[in-house]
Amino acid sequence: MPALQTWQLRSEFARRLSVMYGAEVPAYTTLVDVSHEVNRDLLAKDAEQAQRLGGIDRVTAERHGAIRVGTPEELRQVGQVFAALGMHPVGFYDLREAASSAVPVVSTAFRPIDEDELERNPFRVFTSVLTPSDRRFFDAGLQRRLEEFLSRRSLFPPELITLAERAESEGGLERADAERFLELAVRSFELSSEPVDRGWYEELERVSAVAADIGGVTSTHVNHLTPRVLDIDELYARMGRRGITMIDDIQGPPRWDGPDVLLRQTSFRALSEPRRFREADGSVADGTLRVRFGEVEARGIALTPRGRALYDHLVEEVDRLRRDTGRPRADVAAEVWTHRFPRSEHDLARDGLAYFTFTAAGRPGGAAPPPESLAELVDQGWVRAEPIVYEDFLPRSAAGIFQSNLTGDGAKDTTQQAAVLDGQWMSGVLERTLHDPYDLYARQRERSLDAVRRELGAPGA
Ligand code: OOG
Ligand code: NI
Repeated sequence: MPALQTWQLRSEFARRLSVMYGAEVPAYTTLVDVSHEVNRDLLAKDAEQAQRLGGIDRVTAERHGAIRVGTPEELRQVGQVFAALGMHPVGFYDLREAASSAVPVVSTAFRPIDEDELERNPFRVFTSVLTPSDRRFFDAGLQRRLEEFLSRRSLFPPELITLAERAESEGGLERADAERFLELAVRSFELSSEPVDRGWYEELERVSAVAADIGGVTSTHVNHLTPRVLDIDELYARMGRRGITMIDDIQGPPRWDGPDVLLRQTSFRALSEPRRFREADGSVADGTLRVRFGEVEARGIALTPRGRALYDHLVEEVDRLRRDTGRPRADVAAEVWTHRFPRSEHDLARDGLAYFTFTAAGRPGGAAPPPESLAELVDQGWVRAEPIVYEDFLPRSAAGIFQSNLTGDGAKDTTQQAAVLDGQWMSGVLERTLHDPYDLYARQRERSLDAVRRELGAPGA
């Protein structure tokens, strides 16, 4: 067995990336410190409740990052680097549709997919690829120049890719190789000090700040790193007291007194950082760019497709009521949820709206065989339900997070056709299976139910 196994490479990579980002973006360190304070306080108050959706060690180390690349080939290479870390592509997000403003990318998330791997270290990276072929954003001339610019750069040194391939096939690396791999991998995601071509950057910025961030420079960078907090409302208040202004909203489900589901996120706007620019006359001048920001998240229970449909419906309803009444989103949302969303984990489990794993709890029917339906098993007390935490992202929140470094709305020509880019396209580019998040949660639930049925001696088990 290699000296550093896959999961050890992943946790070490996440740790080093966090050290690098903290050194370069000090407000990130404040965000991590405050998250840990809030988590410690909750743990002290009620350790069992605080750890209902993950042990404190996992939650303390837990981060997600976000990166953006320019071409299918770059995306394939990113997939190779993350495969070395046991992170697999899960889900397809089309940000071209989600936002009112222009975000010309499609995305996936690389993350561990097995329960025990998630427990060891759940590091995930939201990864977006630019869509130069989408005519709503880029005309044929700009597409050609953009693709040519991108084809001249190289984000990942060949040595990194070779080490990543070896790490993937051997399940880890020996110490010296691991050290080299981690060094090269972290370096690939640092902000470069190369001068930025001002004319080119600004031309792309007129289409979209995200297009400029990706295609206007010769390298990529982590644009945020996100710690997990157990009470995001408390964190929001404490950040304010430390003088760091977050965006107006906490994205995702509202604060309410029912179960936490899916994902709630908030961020602070990108900070101005000194950068060098190459001017039209070839001279180099100092300037600033806003490309890196901070985000924090609270994770809840994963919803089934039916639960998600209800969630999406309530999002629309909240939007509508907000438009009609002009009342603040948080108030409207808490009210809508109180009337329409199940108020307990028990109800979510019984109605099949969220994912749980189950263990046998007893034989309320005496010697009688257990019922077949999940609703009856839950309602009659045959099983105990443990929530499955949501490990993925929300497109609408993601679109909101992209706004954290958009300075203008960009320009999207809605009279043009969208380029057809879907999960199948992404899987083909990656040359890897693109996992469906619902399948992963459902499989975990089914495994636990099979074990319960065997234990209870259910018919057909
Ligand atoms: C990624 C935005 C998505 C999230 O947490 O929803 C994201 C980006 O800005 O590149 O990270
Ligand atoms: Ni994020």
